[in-house]
Amino acid sequence: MTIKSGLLLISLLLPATLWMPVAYAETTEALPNQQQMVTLKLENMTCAMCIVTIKKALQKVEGVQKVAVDYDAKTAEVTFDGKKTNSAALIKATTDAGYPGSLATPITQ
Ligand SMILES: [Cu+2]
Repeated sequence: MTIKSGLLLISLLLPATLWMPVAYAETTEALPNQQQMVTLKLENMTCAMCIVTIKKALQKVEGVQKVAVDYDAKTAEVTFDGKKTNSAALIKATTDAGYPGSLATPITQ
């Protein structure tokens, strides 16, 4: 390695090492291990109350951290702890509440 490329490497790495711990801390807090997100396509959504019912049904499932229901798209975006629950349990919860669901997107981690 030449001196010039060595200096270039240091100047590239230095800002990164200074900022990395901060960035990592934030990421870890917002996204704990095993956090997964799925989008469920839901049937029978007809009014604003349906959104509330679906939200409540999903929030009752242990491990569910965040639920965002999109009325226009007829979907629910669910963030959950993959150690505690899974997409099948989420679909069962909405189906039991009267809204048969299916997986709209593959599971992301
Ligand atoms: Cu309704």
